[in-house]
Amino acid sequence: NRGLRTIRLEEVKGHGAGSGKPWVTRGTKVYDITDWVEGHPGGEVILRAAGGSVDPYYVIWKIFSIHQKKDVYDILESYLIGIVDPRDLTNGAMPEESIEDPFSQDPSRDNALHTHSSRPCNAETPSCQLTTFITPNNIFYVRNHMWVPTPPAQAKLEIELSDGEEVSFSLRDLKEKFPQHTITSTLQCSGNRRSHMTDATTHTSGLQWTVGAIGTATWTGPLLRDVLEKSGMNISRPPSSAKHVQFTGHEAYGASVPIEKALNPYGDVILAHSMNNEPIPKDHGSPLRVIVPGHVAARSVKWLKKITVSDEESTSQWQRRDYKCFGPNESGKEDWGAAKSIQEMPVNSAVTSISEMEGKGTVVKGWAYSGGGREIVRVDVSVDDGKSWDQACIGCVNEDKDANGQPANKHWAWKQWHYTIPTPNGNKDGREKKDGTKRIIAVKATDEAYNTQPEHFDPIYNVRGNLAAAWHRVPFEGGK
Ligand code: MTE
Ligand code: MO
Repeated sequence: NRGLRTIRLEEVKGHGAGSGKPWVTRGTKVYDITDWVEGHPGGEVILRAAGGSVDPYYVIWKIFSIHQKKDVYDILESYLIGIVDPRDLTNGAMPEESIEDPFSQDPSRDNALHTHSSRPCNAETPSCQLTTFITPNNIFYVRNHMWVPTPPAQAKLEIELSDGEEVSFSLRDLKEKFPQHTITSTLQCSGNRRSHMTDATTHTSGLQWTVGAIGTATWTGPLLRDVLEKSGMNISRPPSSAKHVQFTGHEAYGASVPIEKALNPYGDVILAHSMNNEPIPKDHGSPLRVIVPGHVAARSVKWLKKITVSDEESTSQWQRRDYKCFGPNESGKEDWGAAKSIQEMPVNSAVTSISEMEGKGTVVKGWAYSGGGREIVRVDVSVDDGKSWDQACIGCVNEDKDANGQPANKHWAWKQWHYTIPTPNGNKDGREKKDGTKRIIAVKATDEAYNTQPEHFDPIYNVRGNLAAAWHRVPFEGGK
């Protein structure tokens, strides 16, 4: 081995993240990554492995290097400093107990969730449980890019202003020194309904969510603008260097929002410590997460560690290399730098349940949601695949009363709607067609800006399957 020195595992252990000289092992080789971590995408993640084996992190580390030419392991090779002392090996391999599992702190999860991947956990709410205005915490969808971190109990939220000024607040400060706000906000993943785009087109890459990468909860905590103001920022005349607010999570996920959203007195961006009146569950960002109502959920950073006010967007690849959308012809030749980050979500809707009501016909239920606080003003339902339409009932449940804290003209939450297809004798015949073919229910929503959903997926196709918002069409066997 080119005369490499042998190194005891004890010595590797001494080179943890806080040591200033981080080392990692890969297989039985030892690497000094000190010069590499600084300023490299994924550097923070690799630090999580410092003092031990990087092997369990490879899957995740790969995420950081999708758009880099060199494989991370090739890069590592140039930092090789030695091999693990054979005395510390078991049958020539690293002893199992010496390899830490980054997912060991992940919580157990409700069996009702539909799991797309377990490490990291990505799971959606079953559609039949999406029919309530508030989604219970235990079945709220989970979208994790990495493991669930456990921030140290004494960890303080760090704030860095655009002039470089740094302050920090304990969780207690955030709960006690600021007015607390409760808002009701929907969170929706940009990939929600991706599987519908896949079905309608050819192929999309990413988690194949159906209709359940969305949910609504009440969130409680201080307003971000209040916290920025107390940090010393002049929020009524912000400096021109303050253009974006970046958020970093304890496991190194990061994203940002434009400063206007953060400072808007009607923007309702909060640093939430409670979800549906309970401390935020581990999967959803315990103990503190950002809630950016009306924006794609990717900006609502969980396990919040740091807030940075900057003249540029977050440098994370979730801001720069994902959560952007392209034309149908641009797949494979995306100009990531030129495309705009997804922030406010477009109008979307879906069918979540179809049930026969004895003597009453078929009841169809679903959700409808638009970004930017734009209210859903109409939901159109068709039982003949769009040839004729009728309106669903959306005002029937007094949801706006349940929705806490929304400013008069902002609608951060979805609307639940329902539509009854009358029994065969009615004029809205829901039975099978005479030739026995299935009917297609189609639904589309319209928001207060009179934006509505496209009929087909082809014109909004993008290979990442983001913003899949075409009409939701569901075959059904109506009537008896
Ligand atoms: N924050 C951190 N720290 N890590 C993450 O992986 N995922 C984002 C966002 N915030 C993520 C994060 C994405 S893409 C989504 S859709 C939402 O969290 C999901 O929130 P939920 O798991 O509470 O439903
Ligand atoms: Mo997401």
